[in-house]
Amino acid sequence: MSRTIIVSNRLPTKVIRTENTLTFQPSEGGLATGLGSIYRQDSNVWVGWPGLFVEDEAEEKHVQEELLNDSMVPVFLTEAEIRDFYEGFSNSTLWPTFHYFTQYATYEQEHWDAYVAVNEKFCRAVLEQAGPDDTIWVHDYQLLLLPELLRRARPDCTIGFFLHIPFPSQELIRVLPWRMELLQGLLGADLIGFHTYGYMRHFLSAVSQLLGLNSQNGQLETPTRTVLVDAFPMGIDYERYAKAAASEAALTHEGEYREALRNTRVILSIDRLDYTKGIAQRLRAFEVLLQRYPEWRDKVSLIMVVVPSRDQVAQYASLKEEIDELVGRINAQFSTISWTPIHYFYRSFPLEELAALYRLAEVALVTPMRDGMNLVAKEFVASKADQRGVLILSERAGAARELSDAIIINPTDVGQLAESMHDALVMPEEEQIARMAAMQALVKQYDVFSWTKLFMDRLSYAKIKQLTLATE
Ligand code: GDG
Repeated sequence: MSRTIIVSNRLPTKVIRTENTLTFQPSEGGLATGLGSIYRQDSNVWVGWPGLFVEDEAEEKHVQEELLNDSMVPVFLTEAEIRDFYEGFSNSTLWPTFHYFTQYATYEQEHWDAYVAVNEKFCRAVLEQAGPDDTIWVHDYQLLLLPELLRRARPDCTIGFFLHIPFPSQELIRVLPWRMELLQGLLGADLIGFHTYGYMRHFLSAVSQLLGLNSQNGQLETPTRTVLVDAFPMGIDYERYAKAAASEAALTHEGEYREALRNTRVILSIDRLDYTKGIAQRLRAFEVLLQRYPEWRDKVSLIMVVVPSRDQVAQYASLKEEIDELVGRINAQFSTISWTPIHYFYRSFPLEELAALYRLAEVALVTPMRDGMNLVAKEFVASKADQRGVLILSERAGAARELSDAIIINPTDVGQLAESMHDALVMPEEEQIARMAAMQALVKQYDVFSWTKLFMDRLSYAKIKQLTLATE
């Protein structure tokens, strides 16, 4: 029987060392949930880094055995690999370039060499698992070279690739010294998926401009094979968020927060610390709101959760300083003894508390400069059982293509963003309900399970297509 192998940089379980013991902490992320039913089925596996530097062979063996019990195969990376491949090429070259922040991108030969070497390491790990006819689904920008590496070793495998971040205009791809290798790397796949048609078009145009390969109806002809390209907007586990928001624990937390806030109205912002998320612009817009509409002072607070992330990369450390400074300045200017304009948390919250915040918020501010999809927008929608609440959403988040009933804004336009907060705070209840109901229907129908199924079905179709072409 043929197997399905999922490959991503990180495994859906994180191994953590505390003193002398190792703990295995399952991830609650969207991808782990969506693919859970696949990699745990039959003899399928998930291949990836377990998030730990192993100390010796005995420990390596122990981690391997434990993970294999839950259908996972670890790829062990060294500290130098994490520095050059992950923090280096992945997060300091590809991440800024693909999010249109080329001013932050570095182009280091050493980082590229590590990127190639780690993609080859992943390839060897997958080949140990993959038979000639298996299906392999590779995820995200850390592994752009893997489809072609696998293709060379296993010409008959079915290989899918999904990109979780935007694919930018070909003008940005052109900037990369290794643009040809990166595009060729992807073309080893039978199916390449993106969150939106816009990203898909950018990819096809890059391949046409740089490699001279043409496509028709999402079908790309390479000298050796046909590659299918399509949009698969990722969803969330709707019921999980709806249930968490309706849970006793979430209700209790919400009650506590309301009491502490003395019924101040709440605007919510939740992100990983990242310059792509537009956090500083959002703060400036909140300041403009308080200046232009003094009537909201004392009545509205911004709850801002920033989850620590990538603090080894220089830009993230300076962004953290900028946010700290802005929050301090705005609070110092507007606070009263009984009211704090911004409640700022630099840490992550457990799901029930996150659900309580989603319940509490009348407005959610999801205003990234660029974002592949943005799942927070969808989670907010799923948490609103009474359908009251307004989503303010950046036109540059993939989610804006689906959630057209949000208030859609340009995140660089601080004035417009401030106005949209005011509009959201005065929006009549019937309008809130109508918009929220439409968004809920969509987020509920296109959840993470339907996303997985659509991709896997299309991958099976790609396989049949290759077989037909081969026999023609
Ligand atoms: C990449 C792409 C794309 C956040 N704070 C807490 C918490 N979270 C959870 C959210 C959400 C997740 O983290 C963040 O997902 P996003 O989609 O918003 O963003 P990225 O991490 O940048 O993800 C993105 C995604 O991949 C999927 O393809 O949508 O565009 O950049 O699920 O809920 N969770 C908990 N506490 C927190 O404090 N428990």
